Amino acid sequence: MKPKRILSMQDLSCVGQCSLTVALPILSHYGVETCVLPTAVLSNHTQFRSWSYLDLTEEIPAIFAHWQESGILFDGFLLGYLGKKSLMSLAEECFDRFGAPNSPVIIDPVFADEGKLYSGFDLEYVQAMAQLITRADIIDPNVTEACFLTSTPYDPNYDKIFVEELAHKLSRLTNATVVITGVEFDGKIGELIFDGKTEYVMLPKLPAKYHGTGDIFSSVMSAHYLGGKRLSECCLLAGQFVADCMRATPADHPYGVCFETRLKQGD
Ligand code: PXL
Repeated sequence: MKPKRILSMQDLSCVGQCSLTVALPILSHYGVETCVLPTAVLSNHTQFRSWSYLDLTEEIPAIFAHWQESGILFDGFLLGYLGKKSLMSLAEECFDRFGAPNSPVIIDPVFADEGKLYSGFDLEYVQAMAQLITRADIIDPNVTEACFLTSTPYDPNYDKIFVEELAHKLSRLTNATVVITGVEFDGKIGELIFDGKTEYVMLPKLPAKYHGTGDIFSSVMSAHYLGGKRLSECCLLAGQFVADCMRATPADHPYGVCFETRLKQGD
């Protein structure tokens, strides 16, 4: 059977594994033909003290023109860190021009964590993202991003009622299935999935936090989803994958988790 072809649209950070340096190997590992639309090249991700940034937005119309000429279509889209509002209309154009019939759009909004916006993001960006997710089939924000998208003040001591209300509010913004990631209760961490009904996929919480694990989660989830698995199973497999990577990573490792060790182990 011909592999599914996905387009991953996000930045290329040269150092510090996240976004495309994570999506590309992981999606390929799971047998998905992975195409990329790099939106910017950074010397390293923005959790380092400083970084260079080459914006590739201006190149995108030319890339689209050649894809059009070659009749390229994608069976799915995975969006991560975009970083610039102007990329969102290009993303929508991309879905319209290059989406094969029934190609799912998976959007990880990537702009905040632990109650705060990442460096370089503002509320205008959040508003634009709230608009872009109306085009998604699946969104997987973390709790902070879900709060910003729904104009809900972040509460670090949230409970189940709070996150379920967030999921309801998000599903009033978009028809997408909502996956709120990094939900923590009672020593466990996982996802709340809401598509009209609520489901939790929880695993034991490990005592560490690393950069880029959200991107790994989205990549593994998307690979399994394109492979035809139910979304709750995709989330469970992605959560287990992230936990395995974390176990293989030394403490205080600012370069992302060692997912290569996990890939060597096979499925
Ligand atoms: O992992 C998300 C991410 C992706 N790309 C860049 C980032 C971040 C998070 O900070 O800085 C450039």
